This record gives sequence, structure tokens and C-alpha cells, in this order.
Amino acid sequence: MFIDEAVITLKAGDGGNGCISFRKEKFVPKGGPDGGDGGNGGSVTLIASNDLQTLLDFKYNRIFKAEDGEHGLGSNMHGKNGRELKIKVPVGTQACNPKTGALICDLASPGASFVLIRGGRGGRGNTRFTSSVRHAPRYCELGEEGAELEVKLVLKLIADIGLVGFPNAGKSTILSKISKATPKIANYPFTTLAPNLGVVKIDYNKIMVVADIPGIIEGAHSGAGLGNKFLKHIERTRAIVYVIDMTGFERPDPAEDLKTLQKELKAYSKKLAGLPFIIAANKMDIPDSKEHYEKFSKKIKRLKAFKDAKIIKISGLAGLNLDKLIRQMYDLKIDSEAHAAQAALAEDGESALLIDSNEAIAEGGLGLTYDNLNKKTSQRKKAFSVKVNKLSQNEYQIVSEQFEADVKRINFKADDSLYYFKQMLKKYMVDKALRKAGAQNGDTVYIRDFAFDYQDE
Ligand SMILES: Nc1nc2c(ncn2[C@@H]2O[C@H](COP(=O)(O)OP(=O)(O)OP(=O)(O)O)[C@@H](O)[C@H]2O)c(=O)[nH]1
Ligand SMILES: [Mg+2]
Repeated sequence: MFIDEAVITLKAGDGGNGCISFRKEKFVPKGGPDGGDGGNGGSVTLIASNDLQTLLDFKYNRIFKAEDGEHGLGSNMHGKNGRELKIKVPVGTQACNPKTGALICDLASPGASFVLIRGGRGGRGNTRFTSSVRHAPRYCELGEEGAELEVKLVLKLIADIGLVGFPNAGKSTILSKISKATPKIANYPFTTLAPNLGVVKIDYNKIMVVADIPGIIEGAHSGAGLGNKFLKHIERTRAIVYVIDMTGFERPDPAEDLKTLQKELKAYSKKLAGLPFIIAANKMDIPDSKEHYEKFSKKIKRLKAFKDAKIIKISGLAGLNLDKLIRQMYDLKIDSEAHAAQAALAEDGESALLIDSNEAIAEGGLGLTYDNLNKKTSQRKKAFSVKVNKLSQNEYQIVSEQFEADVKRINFKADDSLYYFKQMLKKYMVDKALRKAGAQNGDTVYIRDFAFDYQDE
């Protein structure tokens, strides 16, 4: 079975906790603090590799977790950072949001990689909390939890050239003759259910990758036959060979077939229909084909979309003109590379956006979820703002993404935690916001599942 979609869950490593410790030295009654920081949790990265051809592995193995950071120790020993988890995916894999389908990254070349989630920050040890007034802080931070993310992986094959045609046109036969691929060939429609790739060698030192794509029929773009499930694979080819059956046995009008195929591609994507192409008039070993070919070539010369099209008469089965076909396909590949470079230029805006989202993680910090990371800078800044909701006469609720995340890192078991908590209230100006909202001493304030008494100081 060919698996080309999978939904997986990723979890970045948790940060290790900071440590509370004091130096123990002979003759020094009160050694200073020496608690080390916790290590950062490992990130989760996707990396495109030629070792994999399908997403089959992800069908059985769906949960991936990076290593946690180790806790800090005394003597200023920092915990080790958790190892980054690099998940290999086949070249041509895209990751997207499973709910909205929004693209997160597109790993189109070998070695391309993308950091999907960063590990949680390690908590700071007590050494880092000394100040002019606190020489011996009995406080440390907890490590931040690593973010979790569900992504949908979609494999879109990348080939130099795609063989596109109606079922039974002879696409798989051609691929089997021009490459070492061994696709199933049979005289019934939809023999090919998943695209096959073959490497075609020319002149010993040149190669091209050719995809034999399942048959397309009228209405494919809206789901007929194998529908758009496979049209999306053609989307990744750089050029097209339309394979048209000339016998007239199954389909009486080859020119009509060509028009329909192009119409289907166009309905699916304009870009696809605009790719460079040639036409292979197939099954020319059958005597009837000659007559159909004459009519076909005359008809399509009158069509604007095909009047300058290159047509080559072949027989996949009998091996007629396949050498010529390969040469023309190679020329087509060269043409298409220029075409692809131009298209990439036009699409530059899109790729810049992807780079930006990766930078956002680096700069914005840590444990960012995908939703977070997709926010624009202005929105990210908003995450630092604090909102106070009045729940009842004596109850208030604080809503602030960043503040909530920081409160989670407070180690309330530590003796001095209250002091640092108050510092944090000041830093985020939560005290001010509460005062403004009318909070009185003794009122209850909630932050998620945590509550404390308000004291105006
Ligand atoms: N006479 C003749 N028959 C051919 C030729 N090429 C393919 N066939 C026959 O046509 C039938 C279909 O061939 P396939 O190569 O499986 O066709 P396909 O386009 O891959 O079909 P799907 O996978 O169903 O889309 C088989 O019975 C082949 O033997 C040819 O050049 N001449
Ligand atoms: Mg086939």
C-alpha cells in the first residue's frame, strides 16, 4: 500500500529543573549559593532524506518525543540539554496543520529541515537569583514543559516528468521500458493505484526521474476516479508527457482525450496546466492507430493550447521510438528547470514566510506552539499583555499567555518562592492591573488552576 498522508504527534523535551544548593566548604560556615540550571529540552525537527520513499513508518509509529533536559545540580553543575529529535521524512514531504490544512513547511530537497517545536527552557538554579539584597536565595525555577504539536505529513512526489493520461493509455508500460521500475501493467482501468517513480538514464551521465501517475478521467479534479488524491502528485512534477492512446478501441477521439486531460489539470491547478509538456501518441504498433493519429494531429494543430506542441509517435509495448522519447523528455526536463526557477521567483513571498516562522521560534522563545509561531510579530507581542477579568465581587482572573507560562515555572516548594512570585507580579504589572480593576486586600485571584490572595503593597 502506498501511504502518502499521516498525522503524528510531536512533543518537545521538558526543561530540567534548576537546583537549590549552597557551597559546603571547611571553615566557611555559610557558603554561597551554587545550584546549577536545568538543561533545555530537545527540539523536534523534520529532515528530508532519500532513505525513505513513503510515509508508511508513520502509520504505526505516531508519537515522537524529544529528550528532556536534565535537572541542575549543586556545585554549579548545569543539567545536560535534551537531545534534539530529528525525524527523517521522505523528500517531498510537507507538514501542515491537521485542522486547517495550513502549510507549515515543505521539505522538497534532500537534507532540507525545519524545527517544528523547541524544547522547554531549563529552570534557573538558585545561583542566578542572588541580588544585592538576597545573598542566599532559597529559590530555583522549574523547567518549562516542552510544547506538543500535532502535524499532518503529506508526501507529494517530486519527479522531473510525470506521465499523464487516461487509464490504460500505456503509462506504466512506458515507465517499465525506459527505467528499471516494474509497475503493474494490465488491461483494465486503474491498474496503477499509486504513483511509481523510475530513474531514466541518458548517455551514462545524465538522469531524470519519471513518475507514472494513476489514470485520470473526466471529473478527476472534483474526485472522480482516483480523483484529486493523485492529481496532487502531478503538482510536484516539473513537466508533463501526455500519453494518448491512438487505437480508438476504448476511446474514440484522442484529441478530445488530450483536451479533457488538460482541462482536468487546469481545474485542479493553473500552475499545473501551465507546465511545459510534450505529447506521446501511444500504441502506434496497432494498424488502426495510424488513421487516428492523422486526424489527431490535424485537430490539435487547430487548438490554441496545442498548436505548437511536440508530438512523438511511439509504442511502449513494441518499444517503438522510445529512444527518441527519452531524448525529448530530457530536453523537456532542461526547459522545465528554467520554468521552475522562474516560478520559484514568483513564489518567493511564500517561502519567505516559512523562514520567518522558523526565526520566530528562535527569537520568540520557547515552547512556542505552532499556533503561536504563526502569529505575526504584533500578535506575539500581545502575548505579553495582561488582562484582568472580574469574576465576582471578590474574585479576579488573570489572563496572559506569557505570565501564565512563567507562573508554571515557579517552584512553590522552595522557601523563597513567594518573594519571586511577587517580583513576577511586578514585572508583568499584574499588581497594577489588579488595582486598576478594583481588587481589594484579601480578594482571590486566579491564574489558570492556581489561586492566591491579593495584597496591595
Ligand atoms: N498494443 C499496445 N498495447 C499497449 C501499449 N502500451 C500498453 N499497452 C497495453 O495497454 C494496457 C494498459 O497498459 P498500462 O501500461 O497498464 O496502462 P496505464 O496507462 O498504466 O493504465 P492505468 O494504470 O490503469 O492508468 C495493457 O494491456 C498493455 O499491455 C502499446 O504501445 N501497444
Ligand atoms: Mg498504470
